[in-house]
Amino acid sequence: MSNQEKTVYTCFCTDVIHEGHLNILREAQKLGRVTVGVLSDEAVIRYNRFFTIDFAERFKLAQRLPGVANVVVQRDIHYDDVIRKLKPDYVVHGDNWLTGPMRAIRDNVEKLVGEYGGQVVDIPYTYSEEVKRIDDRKRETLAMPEYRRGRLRKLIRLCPIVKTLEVHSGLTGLIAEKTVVEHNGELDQFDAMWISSLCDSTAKGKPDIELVDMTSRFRTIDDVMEVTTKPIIFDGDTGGLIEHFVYTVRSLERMGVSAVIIEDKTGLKKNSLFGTEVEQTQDTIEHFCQKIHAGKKVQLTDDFMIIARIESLILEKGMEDALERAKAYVEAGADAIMIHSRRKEPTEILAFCDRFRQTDARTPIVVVPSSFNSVTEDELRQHGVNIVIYANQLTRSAFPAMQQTAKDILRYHRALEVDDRLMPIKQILTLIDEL
Ligand code: SPV
Ligand code: MG
Repeated sequence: MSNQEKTVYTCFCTDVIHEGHLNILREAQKLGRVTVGVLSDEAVIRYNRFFTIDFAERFKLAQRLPGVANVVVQRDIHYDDVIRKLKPDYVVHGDNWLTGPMRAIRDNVEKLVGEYGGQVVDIPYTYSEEVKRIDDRKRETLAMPEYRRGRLRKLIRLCPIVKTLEVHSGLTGLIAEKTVVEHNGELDQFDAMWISSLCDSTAKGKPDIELVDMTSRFRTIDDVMEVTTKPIIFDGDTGGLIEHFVYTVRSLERMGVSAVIIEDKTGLKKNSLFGTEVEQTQDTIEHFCQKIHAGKKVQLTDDFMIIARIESLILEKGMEDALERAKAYVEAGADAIMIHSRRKEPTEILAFCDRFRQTDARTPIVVVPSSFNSVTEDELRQHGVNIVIYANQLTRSAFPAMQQTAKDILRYHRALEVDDRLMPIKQILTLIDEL
């Protein structure tokens, strides 16, 4: 059998073709007739960076590659559908999938092709200055305001539920950006980042009462933006005076933030998790609608989102009040709503979502399951939730760990005893990208 009668499949998960890809193609062509798979947006965001060009362009890019016989779409990170259909003699990939979370993809491919006598071929990955430069350039491009800002809206369309992690520094930003896990053969990563007022304030040792001023909050955003590419949802507290909020919207939009969430409270804001234990005043529907409307009027792009946060359940004003407000805020122009609760059980939140969805199938719903943390992403999705925010868990895990380390150094008068639980310096250093 000549090589041309053998079939080869390779999946491209890129929007820039470099010498590494061309090398894989050359090696693939030596083995037989090459079909290139183009990974869909939905699939790539489970473990890789977003693309800078859309699917149709990537498909054309693959069709223009030299010596490619056929181009197909691959809709899942796992190759099951494509392999069952094409039954290629060889599946070719860079050997970078031998380690890390991508190993699960390779193991699955090996099992699939093994069923009919096919083979996996790992081509040595090309680590060159040029490949690194192209990768760096792509990261920088994705971090630019024009690319980053609109991505939240895209993710709402693409993801079953947009998973958002709290960040308050460059370092926590890197964790949200780079953490990818493999669990039961599935790969996953966070989609977006939340700049929490609680954690941004806590990191500065300040109470969460709109005390940390906007200039300082913007500084945090900038620190995060400098080292990440994922979209940002900003906790705008009450939004402040309408006359001030319009400036905040403009600044956030210009910076490339994707959304601001403002809550319908007024006066001295306290953190919602205090509930009715402290004095908190809810804004009137009319005034809060004016704020939303004013914000929507000044924004310059269609990308930016103003999300209205309803505090009725927190302040024990009841479900009907929450629903009435949700409807009014959407009519005033809110691009999404956030509903909050501090109950341990998710029943109240899920009941709200069901009722809201009876009359509004479209407006995205955001939830923050800090108290009702037993609820799963799947359950939330089934009740129509689009964005889930893990709003403070990074801060709450780091703080006790640091406190314990401080105590133990004091106790033992040296650092040896704490060393076992510390991340090696080398590992910290590899988290940080260098230009
Ligand atoms: C925050 O993270 O600052 C929030 C969410 O506003 S919550 O703390 O639950 O009110
Ligand atoms: Mg807050």
